[in-house]
Amino acid sequence: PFLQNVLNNNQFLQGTVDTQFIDENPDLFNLRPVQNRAQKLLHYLGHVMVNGPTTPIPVKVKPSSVDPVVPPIPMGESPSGFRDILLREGPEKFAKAIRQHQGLMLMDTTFRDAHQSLLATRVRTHDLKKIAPFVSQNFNNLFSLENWGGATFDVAMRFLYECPWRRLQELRQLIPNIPFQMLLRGANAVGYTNYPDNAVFKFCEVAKENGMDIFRVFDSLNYLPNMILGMEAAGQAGGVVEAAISYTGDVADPTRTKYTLDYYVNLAEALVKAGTHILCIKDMAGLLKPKASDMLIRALRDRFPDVPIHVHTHDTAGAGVASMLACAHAGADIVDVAVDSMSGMTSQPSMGALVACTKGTDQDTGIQLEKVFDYSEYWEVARGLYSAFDCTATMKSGNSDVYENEIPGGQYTNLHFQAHSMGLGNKFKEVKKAYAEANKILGDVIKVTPSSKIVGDLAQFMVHNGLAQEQVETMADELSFPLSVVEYLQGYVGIPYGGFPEPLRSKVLKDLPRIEGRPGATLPPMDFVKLESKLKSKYDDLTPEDIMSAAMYPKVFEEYKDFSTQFGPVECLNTRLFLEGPKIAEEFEVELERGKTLHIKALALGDLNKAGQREVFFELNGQLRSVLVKDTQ
Ligand code: 3PY
Ligand code: ZN
Repeated sequence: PFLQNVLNNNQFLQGTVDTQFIDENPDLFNLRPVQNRAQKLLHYLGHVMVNGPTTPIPVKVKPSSVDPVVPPIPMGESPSGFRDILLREGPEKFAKAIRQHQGLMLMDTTFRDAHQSLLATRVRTHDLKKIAPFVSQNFNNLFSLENWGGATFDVAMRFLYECPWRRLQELRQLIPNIPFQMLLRGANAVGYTNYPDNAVFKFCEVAKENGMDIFRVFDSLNYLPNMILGMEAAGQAGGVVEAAISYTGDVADPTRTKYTLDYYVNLAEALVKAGTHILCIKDMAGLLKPKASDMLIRALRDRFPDVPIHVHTHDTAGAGVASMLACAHAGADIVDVAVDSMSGMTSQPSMGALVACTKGTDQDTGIQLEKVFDYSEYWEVARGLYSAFDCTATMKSGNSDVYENEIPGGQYTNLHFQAHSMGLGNKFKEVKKAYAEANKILGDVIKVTPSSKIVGDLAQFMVHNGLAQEQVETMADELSFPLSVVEYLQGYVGIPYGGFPEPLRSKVLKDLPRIEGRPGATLPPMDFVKLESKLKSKYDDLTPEDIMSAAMYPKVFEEYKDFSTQFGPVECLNTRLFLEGPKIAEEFEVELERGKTLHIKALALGDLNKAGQREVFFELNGQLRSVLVKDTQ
């Protein structure tokens, strides 16, 4: 959509143009030779100054004008961390060392889940890189830093126009000592649907080569064959396998009879048998209350004395710290936190709170609280740059209704945003009620990407059409259900615990085909040779990682590449410049690479010309430059 030239203009290609076309679209015929990076960035800045942000903005709020300051960082190499043990001894011995470690260990989610949950996944590599050396120097005793996977892969390309692999490579260089952890959606890798098996294996291989250490593998239905596929892919790549059981319901509530303590312990048994190095309870909606935490973790601890247990939660209701303390007491080795200023609400519980609450106890984390304060201050200010994406624009507090609707953290924020941005703040209550009903209609399923989206789609469908649970169930054979719901019932996601809901399934599917067993098992392997040659015919600067990006997200990847071809390495711009461009007369520097810095000053914005364009004037390293930008406002 950004490459404005005649050769990719749909109207022109389809021949639906008349002789006026050239006069009306002079910029499409402006086929300039390949521009250098600096000129491309000027073009980007001009474009943003004229037309506003290139990434969809949920709330019209400007980025804060204050820049985050990186706290002082000691000179010299980073102190040794758990990654040194992993590199020296391999995944099995690493897991043993973790299990033997005295005290509670923490995974920091600030670089991934925290901003996925609070800031629509929009945190850019630029802001991660700045604080990375501080983290490496001061948080060397973290179990891991979650900095990749989940939605970050897609969003990096789709909305930030940066390469997710480069983020991984650059962070790896800056943080050599702390294990990196990613979220792998089992057979869905970092996507929303099943990929051919060879694509999942190759993905893990490339991720490992680029510096990933620990793979948290889950499946949105806890469907074992999907999970095992992901675990094998991560294991074969040489990664640490952390099989994650997605948690729903309440094991402490005797009236919740589907997902019981036995259900979880039996599933854990299968995962341990399948060779997981670490066992994870992934409480994506923040439903694990302190009493349930105690029951569940104690049961797992007793049954698997040698396997490290890692617990993930979201603080949606506000009970996250209490639950993680309960998990630690019951024998969990590792719990997930986000730095204070990026914690709470739909994000993870607060790192500072966990560090402080365990200080001087058997669970002492060994992390210095003063360093947490410094780290938190950086993020408090950095977060201000992302105000346009911040859920606190509309969400003001925790929400204990999550215990009823069971909406995962990231989705809770999204649905809340959606309802409020349509000016229908009071609709959110209806959406949440419909979500709970949709879950019942589908047979009380585990809800996490992508099954959570299916339940969400059904809920929105119900609200939109004014349908209650009973009506959906009785009229199922006449209703035109969302495609995601139909495909789910066909078996494209996997098989839910307890089977598909009947008679709903038969009523909806009628004679549509049904998939038996693991969906990916019947997909033909991805032809990487063909994919590579197709891409090479279009782009001449491809990396092996690019091929993998295209395998995961073909369309998003090509749009990202086209964008970069036109606008250059926008990841080098600071976040305010990326979103808003400079103010007139503002002077700033852009570091393209080490030792290559551009000095830019924004001079003026020209008037609208007859062709609907504006000329934007800059000074680039002391020389006058200008770019012509189509005003689309
Ligand atoms: C993801 O799949 O991105 C998640 O964070 C699931 O909890
Ligand atoms: Zn999460």
